[in-house]
Amino acid sequence: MAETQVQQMGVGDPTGAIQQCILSLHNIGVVKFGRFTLKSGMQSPVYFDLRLIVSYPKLMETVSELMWAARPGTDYDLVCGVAYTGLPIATVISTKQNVPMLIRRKETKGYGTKKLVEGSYQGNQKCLMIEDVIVSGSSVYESVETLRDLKLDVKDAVVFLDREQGGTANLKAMDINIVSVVTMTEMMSILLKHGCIDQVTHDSVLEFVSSHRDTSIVTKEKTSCKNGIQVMDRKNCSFESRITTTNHPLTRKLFEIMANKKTNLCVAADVTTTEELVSLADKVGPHICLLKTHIDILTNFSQDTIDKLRDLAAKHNFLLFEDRKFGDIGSTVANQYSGGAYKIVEWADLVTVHGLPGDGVIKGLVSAINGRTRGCVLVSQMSSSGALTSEEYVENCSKMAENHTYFVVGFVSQSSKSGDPRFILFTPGVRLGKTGDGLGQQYVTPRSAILERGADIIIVGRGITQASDPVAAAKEYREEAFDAYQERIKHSTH
Ligand code: 5BU
Repeated sequence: MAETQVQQMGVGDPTGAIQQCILSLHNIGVVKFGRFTLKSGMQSPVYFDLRLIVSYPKLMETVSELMWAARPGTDYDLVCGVAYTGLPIATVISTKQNVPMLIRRKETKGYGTKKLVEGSYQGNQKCLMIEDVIVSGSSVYESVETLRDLKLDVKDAVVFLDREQGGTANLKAMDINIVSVVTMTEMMSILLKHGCIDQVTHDSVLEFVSSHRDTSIVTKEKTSCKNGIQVMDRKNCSFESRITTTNHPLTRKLFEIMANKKTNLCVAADVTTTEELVSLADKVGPHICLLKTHIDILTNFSQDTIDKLRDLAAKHNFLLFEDRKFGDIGSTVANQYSGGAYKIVEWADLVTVHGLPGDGVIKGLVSAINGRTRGCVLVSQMSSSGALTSEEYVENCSKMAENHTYFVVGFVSQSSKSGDPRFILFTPGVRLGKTGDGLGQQYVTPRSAILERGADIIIVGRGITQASDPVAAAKEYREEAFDAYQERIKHSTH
């Protein structure tokens, strides 16, 4: 049916043609409603999966014609499609319009020519970028940056769908003029008008769009290494400046809390009753950015524990961090995360995860999120003596984080291996006036954790919970940690 509809339409009538095209795309299942995790970690009620059009040649031709008709300028020497979905579209445009094409890979191959861009080009040639969807603009920018490095003249881009989440403005600031065939609002109104979706779905998508416009371009420049040197090194950057290096909602929120509340203290609330936990959280709440729990050490856990913790987190503006250290295969951790007595996914903003099982542990956890905004912290190095977290393991944890930025917020570690500003380094094993606990725990001071080990957030347990005055202790750790952080970024240009 989709094919027939498309054959009957004419691109001469742009509005009608666009409407028809949207309806055809909807018919073949390109527009999906539900709960989706976007590349940034954002949870979206709608997903536009244009990859499907490769199975519908006529529809692909229509999409390509509409995109070419929408192009922002003229006289292009080249078009460039971005893998994957941009590629078939660019191919059709290239052959139909007789404009040579380039291919921009997602990453370089490890063999052969190792080129990121395939095809022939010369400096100063004018190139039009072709992409399927724009959210923050980061993907388009990343491709443009690559082509600009090759001295190509790239100022224009065309996408099929603009999700209206800030990408157009973000790209404009980078001197890229981007046009779309259709915006999310227009697409939703077409689908509503033709009875493809109900009013509730329509409104929920528009509500989502209007409340998720605050994105920024995560540039390769900010997060990558050049000649082995981190361009924007985490340790030299303020928490404020790191907000724009990521679109992960929880990483952003944590940076905001740390910057506004002026605290990089996480209290490890290792107490054994709900009453003690709630009382401690209320008392130290004004001084912390995070409350870390081991929920399974409580002797009287109930829903009431969670209700109270969440109320206190809202009252004092901190996040909840369950130190569950998930470490099994994906299917098991998905059940452990969402089920059992503690239903961790329902209340913990962040959880700790071991990298040992490989990617599956992350995929398993993400499968249980179900539209909630959640993140994980990879345990890359432990504080205890004789820990088996080798150098190689630490390296592999960094790689895992880079491949799963939609879920990984940072690392628990004792040393600073990654300078990537998107990732937060959490360091436990911090205490004043003690070097160990006789059971393997090893302590350093807040200053040493931040200035020597590169911690962003210190995790303090017994130094606060067992102090004669936990509030006074929390203040002391908070001040020492935040002063050390300010000292570290003193000469920062960011
Ligand atoms: P302490 O009382 O400050 O020693 O408590 C430290 C907390 O951090 C405690 O909850 C540990 O389970 C947790 N921890 C740690 O100490 N070392 C690590 O490497 C990791 C977590 Br991961």
